[in-house]
Amino acid sequence: MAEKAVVGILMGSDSDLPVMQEAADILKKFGVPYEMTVSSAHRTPARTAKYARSAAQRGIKIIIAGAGSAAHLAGFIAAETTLPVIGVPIDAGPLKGLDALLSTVQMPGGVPVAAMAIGKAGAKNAGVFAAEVLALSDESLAGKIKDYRKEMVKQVEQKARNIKG
Ligand code: RP5
Repeated sequence: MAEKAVVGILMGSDSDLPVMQEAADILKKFGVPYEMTVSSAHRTPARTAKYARSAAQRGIKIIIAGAGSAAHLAGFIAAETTLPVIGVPIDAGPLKGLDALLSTVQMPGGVPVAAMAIGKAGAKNAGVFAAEVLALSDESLAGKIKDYRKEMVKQVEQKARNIKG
C-alpha cells in the first residue's frame, strides 16, 4: 500500500500542472508522500473549502497551493485550516505572475501564507521548504536534505570547472 500523503499540492487549474509538477518531483526525490489535485478558489469554492477543512484529519501536515492571476487560492485555503500553507504564484495571464505574487505575499496580519517565488523555481522551493519543515521531526529526511545540498555544491563546482579558462 502506498504511504499516506503528508503534503497536499493544490493548483487552481490543470494548466498549472507543468509548474506544480516541480513541487511533486522534489517531494518524490526526498521520499515524502504527497497528493496532488486541481481545485479553484473561485470556480470550485466548496470543493476547495472541503479539501482544506478535511486535510489535517486525513494526515496532511502542509499544503502547497499554486495559482495564477488573482491567486487567492493559498489565502482561501489558509482561511479554512490551521495547517501551514505555502503559496506558489504562477506566471499565467497577461501580468506574468506579478499579480499572483502580490496577492500571495500580501496576506493581512493573522492568517499567514508562506510565499515562494513566481513559477517553477517557487514550486520547487515549496517542495524543498515543505520537506525542511517535516524534517524537523524526521532525522532520515533531514539527512536526505543535507545530501541534496551537497549534491548542489558538487554541481556548481563542476560548472565552475567546465567554464575555467
Ligand atoms: C487560475 O487561473 C489558475 O490557477 C490558472 O493559473 C489561471 C488560468 O486558469 P485556466 O483558465 O487555464 O483554467 O485560477
